Amino acid sequence: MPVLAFIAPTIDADETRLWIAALTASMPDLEVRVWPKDAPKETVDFALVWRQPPGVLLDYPYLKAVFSLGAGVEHVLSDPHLPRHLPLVRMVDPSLRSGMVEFVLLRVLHYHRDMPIFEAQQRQRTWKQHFQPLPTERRVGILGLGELGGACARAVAALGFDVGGWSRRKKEIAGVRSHTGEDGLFELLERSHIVVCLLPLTPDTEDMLDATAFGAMPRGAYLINVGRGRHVVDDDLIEALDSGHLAGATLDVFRTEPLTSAHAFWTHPKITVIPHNSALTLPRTAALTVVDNIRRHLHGEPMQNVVDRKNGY
Ligand code: NDP
Ligand code: OXD
Repeated sequence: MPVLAFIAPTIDADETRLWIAALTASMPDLEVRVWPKDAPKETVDFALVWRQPPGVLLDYPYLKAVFSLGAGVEHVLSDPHLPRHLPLVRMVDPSLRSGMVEFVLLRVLHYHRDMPIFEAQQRQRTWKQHFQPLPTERRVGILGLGELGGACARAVAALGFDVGGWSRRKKEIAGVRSHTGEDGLFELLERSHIVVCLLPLTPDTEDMLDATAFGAMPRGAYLINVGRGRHVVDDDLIEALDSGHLAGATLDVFRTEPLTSAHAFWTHPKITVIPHNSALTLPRTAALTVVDNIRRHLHGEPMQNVVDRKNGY
């Protein structure tokens, strides 16, 4: 009987119960134990983690693989004691994908249809109509064209927008211009009225949305950050908004989560704060992907979505 340790100290008891129910419904012979009451640790085969305490995985001598509860794995890789030999599997889940596509479409359309202008007009009881640009006249740039960024790029392009994307390797996605490298990044930023960040957090991408990046974006552009908070240099964003260079930002992810109550983002008139809720990993769908990989491992087949430690995602 395989044993899985659920190591997610920031996840509450109700959500933990949903995970246990979903995992055991998909694999009835799986025993799920919740850290820290998961002894004996010598009998644990797999760990499902979200922000595990650093070093904790050293306590499990016979672990075969670690699963991340999220698509982003910087919360696992930041553990200096993470055993090097263990495969790390990231979350690829259809509900995460559909949730992210919905959220990105929602905010792209919000900005495309000038909703911040109408909201400001309403506060002043102003009745003024504005022509809407055609989607073909609106350029959307998506940073990261992986599972989530790729799906969002396709969905935005399907509505007729002029879409470009940035990735490490060149992509062939119908209706989406592919940009790579630093030159490609700046070409994309310079042409994009709306920039969506769906990159993983790695040493190469940390702090990349800074004053230089914002300065390259056209005046009046918008930012939607659904990647990680540490992609954005907070003070530079505030400066770009206050100077009027950027028109607004939707932020779903932050350097510190929960966002501290004193943070300037909460009350900034051009910022929409979402509590890391653009797309959540739903236990009932995500458990199927974890179990599928456990089965693969038990049958000696290669697991899917294994992280390339060298690239950090
Ligand atoms: P993937 O690994 O599938 O895609 C990552 C993309 O980023 C790839 O296209 C990759 O390029 C590109 N990339 C990585 N590093 C670089 C770089 N240095 N330069 C250019 N491109 C780069 O990840 P997902 O799409 O599944 O998830 C992306 C991120 O979204 C997660 O890591 C997480 O941070 C965030 N996320 C946020 C959520 C939220 O609720 N806000 C929910 C889920 C995820 P290539 O294709 O060439 O490898
Ligand atoms: C994730 C996240 O990485 O929820 O999946 O942010």
